[in-house]
This record gives sequence, C-alpha cells and structure tokens, in this order.
Amino acid sequence: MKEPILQTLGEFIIAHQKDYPEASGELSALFSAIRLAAKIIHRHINKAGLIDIAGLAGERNVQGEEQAKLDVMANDTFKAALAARGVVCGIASEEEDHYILLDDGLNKESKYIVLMDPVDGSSNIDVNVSVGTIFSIYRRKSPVGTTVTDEDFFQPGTEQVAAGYVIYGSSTMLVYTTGNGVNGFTFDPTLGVFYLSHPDMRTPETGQIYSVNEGNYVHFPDGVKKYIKYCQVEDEASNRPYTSRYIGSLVSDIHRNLIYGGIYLYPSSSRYTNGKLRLLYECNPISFLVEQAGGRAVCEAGKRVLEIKPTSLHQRVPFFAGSTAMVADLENFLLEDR
Ligand code: P6P
Repeated sequence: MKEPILQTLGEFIIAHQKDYPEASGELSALFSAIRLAAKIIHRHINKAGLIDIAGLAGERNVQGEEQAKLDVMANDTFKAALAARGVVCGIASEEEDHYILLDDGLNKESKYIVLMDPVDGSSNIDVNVSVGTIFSIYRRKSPVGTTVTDEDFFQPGTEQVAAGYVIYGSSTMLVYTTGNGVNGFTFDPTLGVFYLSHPDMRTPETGQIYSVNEGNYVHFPDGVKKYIKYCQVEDEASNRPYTSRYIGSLVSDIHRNLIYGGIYLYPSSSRYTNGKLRLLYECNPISFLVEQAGGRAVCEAGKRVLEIKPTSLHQRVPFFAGSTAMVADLENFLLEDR
C-alpha cells in the first residue's frame, strides 16, 4: 500500500503562518522550540525505567508538591529550548515560583510569553501511565524591549495567541490551536518528525464518558454530586449510565474525551477550596483547545474559564470541560445548587 505523504508539523506551521499576518516568523520559531523540547522529553520518558528520571527530585515546588525528577528535567529542557531562539521574553512554569525574565539580546525584543506545565501528572511515569506537557502563548502587553511584568502574565485566557499539549502516550502527539481550529500531530520516532495525523479535531456535541476522581465525592459541592449520580442512573434515551474513565493525568483524560466525547471534572472540595488545577498553565490552554474543538469549559455555571481575570500566577480554579451538551447538563445541576 502506498503510504500517504503526510504534512510535517514544520510544513503545517509555515503553511499557516499567513493566519498570523503580523507574525514575523517568531511564532513559527517558538513552535519549533516547543517541538524540539517535546522530542527530548519523549526520548527521556520512553526510557524512564532505564535512566534516572523516575521518582522524586528531593525538592518541592511553589505549590509545596514534591517535584519528580522528570518535572525538573522537562522544565529545564523547555526553558533552554525557548531561550535559545530569541523569541520569548518571559516564561511562567508550574515548576517556577515566579515568572522568568528573558531579557538578554534577542529575547528582550520578543513579543511573546509562554506559560507551561512542563510535565503534568509526572508521577504517573513511575507506573507507566501516560503524561503530558501543557503550554499557553500570549503576546506581551507591556512595551517590547522592556522587562515583562504581571500585566503580561495575568491576561484572561481569551487573549491567548496559541495553546497546546503534548501527550506522551502509546504514541506521542502534539495537539495545538492558534484560534483557527485544533490539529493533532503524531511523532514518528524513527524519523524524529511530527506528522499531521488528526486534522481539524472536533469534539462530539455529547458523549458517554465522565472523568472525575470519585474518591473525593463526599467533599464535592451538592450540584456536582447530583450530576455524578445523574451520570450513573439508567436512562436508555440518553445512553446512561455513562462510563467512568479517569486516569489521573489531565492531558490523557482530556485527549480521550476530546476524541470520543465526554466531560472532565475537577471541582472545588474541602481539600481544594478553589479546585486543584491551575488557571494559567492548565485550565486556560486546555479550555482554548476544547472550545476551538467545539466543546465548552467553565469554572462555574455560566462562566467560561477563558474569561477569568487572573490575579496570581499559580491560582487554582474549579474546572469542567468537554462536550457542550454534557457541560450544559452539569451547569444545570450547579445552578440548582446555588
Ligand atoms: P487527583 C495531576 O497531578 C493533575 O494535575 C492532573 O493531571 C490530574 O487530572 C489531576 O491532577 C489528578 O488529581 O487529585 O485526582 O489525583
């Protein structure tokens, strides 16, 4: 069978550079840095059992969470790849207490900032469960050539120029949007190339998968409890009971639900009064992707995640995202609960 010649990520970026008329190629160079870092992290993850990147690094991040060795390696890899291209003037990371200023040479003249979770759910690699990188790109607000400020990083998600994730799973994929739909690229490690494998990804209007850590059920708000029970009740007309799928790796749960249809829930609880997931480098980029694929992402009934005005770098928000009809059903239960 004649193998189709698939478009590479690099070719795709260049072909779509015209989507950004004001882009001077900086955004393409930025994606090239992300692509390189993803390949390096793919290589480490695929050998996790054989090289010393599993387990804990012996440090805690600003969240007080123990850093895995993979967290530290991935954070350093992304910072180095982004800083080397002179296309980013600031970086925020789950693994960094404060955002990093890149004000040397070309970087200071760049108009983009990057926010990222270098490896989300990194402890999963100790047990060979897939993990992911999440990234979010904004145009700076403060004048080019000056040092970046809070104003640059505390922009609502609606201002994102681009967002994406890399899922290191049975295959490694890079999925991203620049506001013109969502496209997925699968990595061929034998050639070291990402190929367009999932053009124009669209999430089904509804689905039968709900993803939540039901171990926290007793701590959830009543509206969430009622929705979970709704998912579990027999109703042939609406294909219930739904299927519960939750692997504790946000990118993996979101990726599956994006393709099959479904809803991911990380509510507030007595343990996480504002939810567990971070707004700037987890919820905003994922929400941009989900909405661009035709889905919905809210932090409470009627409030899009992307419209939240950030107030701190590592702030957490309740997070509900996925198929529009399923998120709407949840919102109705949350409204009853008000
Ligand atoms: P819990 C991983 O730590 C993460 O940030 C997401 O990847 C994942 O969906 C969630 O937290 C899992 O949290 O409390 O259910 O273990």
